[in-house]
Amino acid sequence: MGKGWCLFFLFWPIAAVVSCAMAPWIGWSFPYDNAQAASNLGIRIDGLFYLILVITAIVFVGTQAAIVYALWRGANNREERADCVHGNHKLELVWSIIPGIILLFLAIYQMNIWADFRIKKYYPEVAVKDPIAEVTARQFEWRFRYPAIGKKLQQKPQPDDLHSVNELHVPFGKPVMIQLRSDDVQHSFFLPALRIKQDALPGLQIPVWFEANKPGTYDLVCAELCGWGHYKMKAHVIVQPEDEYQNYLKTLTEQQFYDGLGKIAATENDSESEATEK
Ligand SMILES: [Cu+2]
Repeated sequence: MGKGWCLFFLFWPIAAVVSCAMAPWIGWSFPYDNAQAASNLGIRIDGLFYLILVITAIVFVGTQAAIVYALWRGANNREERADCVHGNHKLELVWSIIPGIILLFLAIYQMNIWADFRIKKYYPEVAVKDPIAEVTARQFEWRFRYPAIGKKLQQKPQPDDLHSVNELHVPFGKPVMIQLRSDDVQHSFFLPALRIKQDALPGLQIPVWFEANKPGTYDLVCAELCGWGHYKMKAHVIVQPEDEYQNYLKTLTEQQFYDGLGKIAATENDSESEATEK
């Protein structure tokens, strides 16, 4: 059975490398467009993931090769005894310091990405000064509140705010920011295609920014087990050109303020409050 074990341990690193290499082509990798993220930050996060994948792959293949070598040698020569290395300080130091250096390297290497993603000071200015919408997670749906066209998002809901449920529209090719909050329990705002994920916590308003780099309809899911209907908490993020996005806001305005008499009811926004014949 000695050589059988050699084959068994040889099989796994080969299977792992082959399946990782094939993954993007058979849909086992990251979602969307041949595993390419739909946001610029997402592409950098993917790069980080692949770097960690390569490091762990080298360690995995290396340790498997050592196991196979030892088993092969043992299977060929049953008389040979292995050395006991228990208490070998030199070895202990080597396998503590090398992973330590790798972890330190990763921690330093990813600092810029982390800062750009999470530290408000580094957010794109254009996104920070004009948050696009307030996103409220609640059992079990996503609610969106946009400011009226031409206005800024206010902390408190305004009478002329625009509302939608489970469908968020954003323009593409420019950084946008949302204010994330929760009405009840802990949820998590997760855009797999854009590699954006942020918990929503009751009592907190958390800014999240992203820049979608291609138009499309992407899933927005809740990544926190937030109750019995958690699986139903799905929405779509529709990424579209700026003019289509503005049209969408106009349609929302018309739908919400239509007074039933062929006119758009007066809102505080002058440009949108003009009576429009239907
Ligand atoms: Cu949830």
